[in-house]
Amino acid sequence: MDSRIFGDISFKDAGNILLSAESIVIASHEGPEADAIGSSLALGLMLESFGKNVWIYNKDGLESAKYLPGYEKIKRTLPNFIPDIFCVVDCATLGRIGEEGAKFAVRTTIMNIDHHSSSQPFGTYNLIVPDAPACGIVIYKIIESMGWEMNKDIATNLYAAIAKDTMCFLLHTVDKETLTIASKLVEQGAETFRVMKTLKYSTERKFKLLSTFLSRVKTIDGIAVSYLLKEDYEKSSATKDDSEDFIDMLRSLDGVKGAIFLREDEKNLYKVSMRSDPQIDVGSIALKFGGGGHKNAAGFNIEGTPEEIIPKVLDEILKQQKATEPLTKTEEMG
Ligand SMILES: [Mn+2]
Repeated sequence: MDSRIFGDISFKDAGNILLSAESIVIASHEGPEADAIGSSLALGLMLESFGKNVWIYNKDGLESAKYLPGYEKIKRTLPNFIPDIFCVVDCATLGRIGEEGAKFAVRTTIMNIDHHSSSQPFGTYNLIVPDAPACGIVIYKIIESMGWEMNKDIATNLYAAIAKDTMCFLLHTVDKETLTIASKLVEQGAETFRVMKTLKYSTERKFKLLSTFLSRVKTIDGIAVSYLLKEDYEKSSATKDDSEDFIDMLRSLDGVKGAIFLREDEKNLYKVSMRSDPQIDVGSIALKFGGGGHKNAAGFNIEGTPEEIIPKVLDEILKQQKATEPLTKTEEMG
């Protein structure tokens, strides 16, 4: 892993600044997954062990994360005190924590700890490591650089964070260091059973939603596409969380190089998620549409209907594919 650090503080600086605070709020993005929740809990539990007043905030919470140690500490409301530091994890922009949280955060010192390549240095202090495969890796390195003692609950949360963002250690972002850190976490007692319960979580309402999703799958020019309407969620009493990993199924289709999933959040307002093989940069496409993310996993919000949105996104992907084709071929030959 390239250890480029964008922003202005080192792992150790981050640890020391947090230690100098008495009260700390830790916040992560709305519609969280296990990297957001696991990173928040690991850092929160660590700071609590030093007697800090810690408030772990997530606007939405994550039902499947109830198996992670300390999950009951997550609060869906903001505190009634102004903390010394407002620490934001796993967010490319401050707005990702939700409007209310963002307004609250700017009233104090913000520390931004992130790993998105499109991350903005919105904090007073910024520790952005775009090559880290998960925010959990960045948290691990803060703990390691400070020589803080890990326990099994912290290790479990970090393992969940890293496993989630690497698709259970299968993505090309996984390198020797990722696996070394995972092995150290297991050594510290990480309970992989709890991680499995969180990452392989299903419900009957999710199965109902999935059947609708699968019935709409289409493959166009090597890109798998599907969508879900707001009414599909209502009919199956499902929530946004329930479809969170559906895009991975599109991506697993044999012969596809990329996947697009449209989720209708409000009438004609869609959250578009994209995944791709390494040769397609969906991150730059997301930026064009006002969103963000990583090179091979990104998203944005857009108004319209699936019939209007899908061709627009496909067009961008295919345009890019044309531009990179000769390079890819040379690489393959080499
Ligand atoms: Mn992440």
